[in-house]
Amino acid sequence: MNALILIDLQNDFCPGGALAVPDGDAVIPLANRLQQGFDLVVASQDWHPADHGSFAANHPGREAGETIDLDGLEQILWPIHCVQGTAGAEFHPDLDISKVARVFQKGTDPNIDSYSCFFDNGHRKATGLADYLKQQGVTGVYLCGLALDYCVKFSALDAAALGFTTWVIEDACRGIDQQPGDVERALEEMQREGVRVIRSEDLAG
Ligand code: VGL
Ligand code: ZN
Repeated sequence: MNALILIDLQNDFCPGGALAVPDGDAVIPLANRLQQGFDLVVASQDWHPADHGSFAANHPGREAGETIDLDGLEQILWPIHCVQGTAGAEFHPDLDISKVARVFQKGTDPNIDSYSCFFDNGHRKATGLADYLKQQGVTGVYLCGLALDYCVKFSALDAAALGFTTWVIEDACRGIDQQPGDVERALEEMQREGVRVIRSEDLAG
């Protein structure tokens, strides 16, 4: 069975949000439509405590975009975003979550970030998503959402390494592209690692 994974379709990653991905909300109608073709839909949710170490504001003198060492890992500093319980952390109001069987939250440990919906950035702890998918008999996963060059990329790389046949639906994703070319490089890296990059029109039905 194949599952659809909706990655971080949250207010803070959409225009007007704290870490807005350009045109991020444009994928919501497509994410809603794609769900109709799947028997299992799950979602990830970036879900940080206010003292999270990825927030530039928690490192006096540092600014968003700079890189620091966070508990032994290289960490890009971000604006405060997706703080647990805030409106910015909620799913976009137009996202249909009626078919979402389970939500997997990530980034909850203040000392480590988690771009992937499967593991934290140090692969120290699992979110439980891989075990859940295997219990459900899932062998293939389709990914869409935000941001293509961070959470979608690292989720897809982990999915492929875990042995799932992995598709990324390119037009149902948007990237940050902080360094121009990041999105293009992310697509190439995913393909090198066996991820199949497709467009929504390639999906039957
Ligand atoms: C993300 C940066 C920081 C993402 C999450 O969802 O792509 N990016 N936290
Ligand atoms: Zn985050």
